[in-house]
Amino acid sequence: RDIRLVEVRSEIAAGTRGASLGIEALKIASLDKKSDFFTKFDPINVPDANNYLWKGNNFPHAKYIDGVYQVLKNVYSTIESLRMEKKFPIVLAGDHSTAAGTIMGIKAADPDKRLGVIWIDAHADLHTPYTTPSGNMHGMPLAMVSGLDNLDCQKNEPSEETLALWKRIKKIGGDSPKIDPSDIVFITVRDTEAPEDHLIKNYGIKNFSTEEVRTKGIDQIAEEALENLKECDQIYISFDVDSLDSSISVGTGTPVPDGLTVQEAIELNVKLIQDKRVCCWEIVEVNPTLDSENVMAENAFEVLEATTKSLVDNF
Ligand code: DIR
Ligand code: MN
Ligand code: MN
Ligand code: MN
Repeated sequence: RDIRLVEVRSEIAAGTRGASLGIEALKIASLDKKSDFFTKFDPINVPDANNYLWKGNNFPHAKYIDGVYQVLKNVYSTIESLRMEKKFPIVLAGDHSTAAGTIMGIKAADPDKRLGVIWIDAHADLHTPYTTPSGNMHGMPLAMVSGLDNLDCQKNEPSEETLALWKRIKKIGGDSPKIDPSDIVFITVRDTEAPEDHLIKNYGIKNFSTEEVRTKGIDQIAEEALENLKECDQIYISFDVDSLDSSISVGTGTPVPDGLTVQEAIELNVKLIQDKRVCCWEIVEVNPTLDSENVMAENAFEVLEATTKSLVDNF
């Protein structure tokens, strides 16, 4: 595979400041570990919209959606071009909203291919401006690409302007939804709200709990996850570092107990990326400002390095 490293210093869709520094923290971790990983790739830098933090937020139910729109368009066009050239993007990003742009880009490059998503995260990221408890758009990427509003579970009254932008953001890369919600597989999702639970139930979205990962073992879970997407032609894997247990993921905005160990996350990603249909892998939400010893980035870097090596060694 022809790997291209893509860097997106996204920040504004997270509720806690600092995720835009996650990429730098991964690089420091690689130096501390004396790894040559970052000498092997010439990264593509996707422009962020972090200046919107100073402009102020006018959209309580979709914070900085005007800036998030810019970032997702930038990610989308970068990923679309790379996929047109059959490159394999490894995306390093800050806040997780970028995953929507990544999916929009993959889909635009191959509109006739059915795209499945493996989402390794403590969160389902299925909120919409109508349902979000926080307004933070890193909780919304999977609803954006599935074209969902989830009005059945409406909790908020977003402004007209918010809704116009929400419509626009869902249309990046084309009017139709980019994925079918039933082509999502969750792994370790364990901190959801009722509107997300409703969608998970309604669309029969599979979630492999941490406990299930332990009882069945990594190989079995990887096989079942891929089997769940057997009708998909392409697969995108999104790794949110808060899938790791909160004891080792202090350096992320929303740590949650009962997550994976670093070793489990490595084995899982190493295994999953060996499926020929996987066409892109993304790691997000390292926030070194929350972490005095850069432990989160060091753990995340181990996952990044091992997963990339598995891709290089197996193709
Ligand atoms: C919560 C947290 N579901 C929200 N989401 C996070 O605010 O929407 N996603 N942290 O990664
Ligand atoms: Mn996430
Ligand atoms: Mn998360
Ligand atoms: Mn959530």
